[in-house]
Amino acid sequence: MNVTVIGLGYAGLPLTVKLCLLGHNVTGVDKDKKKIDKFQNNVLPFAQDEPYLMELFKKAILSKRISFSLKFDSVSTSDLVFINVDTPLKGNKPDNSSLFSATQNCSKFLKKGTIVVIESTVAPKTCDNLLIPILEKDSNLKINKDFFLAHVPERIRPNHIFKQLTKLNRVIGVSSIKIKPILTKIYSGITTGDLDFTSLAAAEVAKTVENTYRDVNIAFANEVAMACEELGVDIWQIRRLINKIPVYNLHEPGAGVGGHCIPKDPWLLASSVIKQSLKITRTARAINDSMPKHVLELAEKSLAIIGRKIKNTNLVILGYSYIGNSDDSRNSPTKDLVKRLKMKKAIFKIHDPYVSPYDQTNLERVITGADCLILMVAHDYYKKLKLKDIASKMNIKIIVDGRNFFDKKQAQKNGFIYKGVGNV
Ligand code: SAJ
Repeated sequence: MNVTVIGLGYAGLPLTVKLCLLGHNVTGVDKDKKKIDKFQNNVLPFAQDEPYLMELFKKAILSKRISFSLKFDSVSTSDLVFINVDTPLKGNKPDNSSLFSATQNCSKFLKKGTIVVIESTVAPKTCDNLLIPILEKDSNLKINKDFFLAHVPERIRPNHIFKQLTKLNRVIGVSSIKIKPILTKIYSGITTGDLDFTSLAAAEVAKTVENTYRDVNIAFANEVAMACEELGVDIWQIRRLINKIPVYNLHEPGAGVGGHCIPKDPWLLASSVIKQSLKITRTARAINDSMPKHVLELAEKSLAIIGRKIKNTNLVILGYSYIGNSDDSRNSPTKDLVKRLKMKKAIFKIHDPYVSPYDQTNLERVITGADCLILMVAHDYYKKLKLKDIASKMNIKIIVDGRNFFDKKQAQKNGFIYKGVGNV
């Protein structure tokens, strides 16, 4: 089949590669010229460390069934068009500008019989109320008569992209059940997981609720963690005890919730309803957004023990990405912490083994003479840090642990003032 994938990010690029390796002729389209130039020169502009991506990308290039373009004309010969553009927020409302522009550009070239598949996460009712009208208007074609729409929300996590893409179940919302056979064929090539067919709106709700569920659960863990700090007990011990009960899963508290989906999708859900205020959803967002501020407070409390203030203190921040072992820094909690530290006129250095330019920071050098270490991201890379060595290099020995990364007892044995989220 001829296929176009619009939007070559963390979800769109792996999909393009996978579809090509399944034998389809694929054109990857993106509005970012620099990115397209790199793809055309067989270079990955991001996620270089993503398992399997580089090797499969090279295989796809060798097959000669993959091409990259800034233009949308391949849509006119495509049986399937996937839209995988970003759907960020503006304030707490969906910013559909990329989605609208991709859909509009696609509709200009849409031919009869094509199936348009929206893989971007969208607010409930976006397909019915916004995208179908755009596709019909600009193409002069009729939905379910001349063309079809599906919503198959992506489920991608950095570092696990191909495992997720090829193993996870997919929810497939369709404008007409007529396209079930062809989508079954396509997606059963992509994944060994279940394919669950439903309506466009149900697929939109399922995806936004799935990520809201996670956000709410993390917020509960964070709330309990802060209660544990006040009560003088260790949240991680509490978590172990609770999670011994079958089917219970208290999530992990931490320095904040980042990424392209979890902090955003609850707002997509909330924006889609008027009568329901979704109080738990909104409160959870507020709690999770407040965690970098809480980390800063833990640093201030630690410094207060020795009569110091955050201003003019040498801080080292470990981790800038939003999650461990990834270069993806979208909505990273560290960004919020940095903003707050700047307001406090703190002196700080950032290290991250995956995120430029912080991968250039000399870790050993910045730890030497530092007053406080704040761990924001649990990169495996930091496992090589030995408490004894750090203690010998730092000026003042303070660790603020946003991810339960260091062993509190060991840290204290090595002379550190240790404060972790939920374990102070
Ligand atoms: N986090 C916590 N505590 C936890 C779990 C996560 O603080 O217990 C934080 C992480 O540090 C990170 C953020 O939340 O900053 C989001 O992490 P995440 O593990 O929820 O994963 P994402 O955003 O990389 O991907 C999620 C995935 N959902 C799950 O794994 C349950 C993925 O399946 C979705 O496809 C993806 O969102 C998406 O694209 O929607």
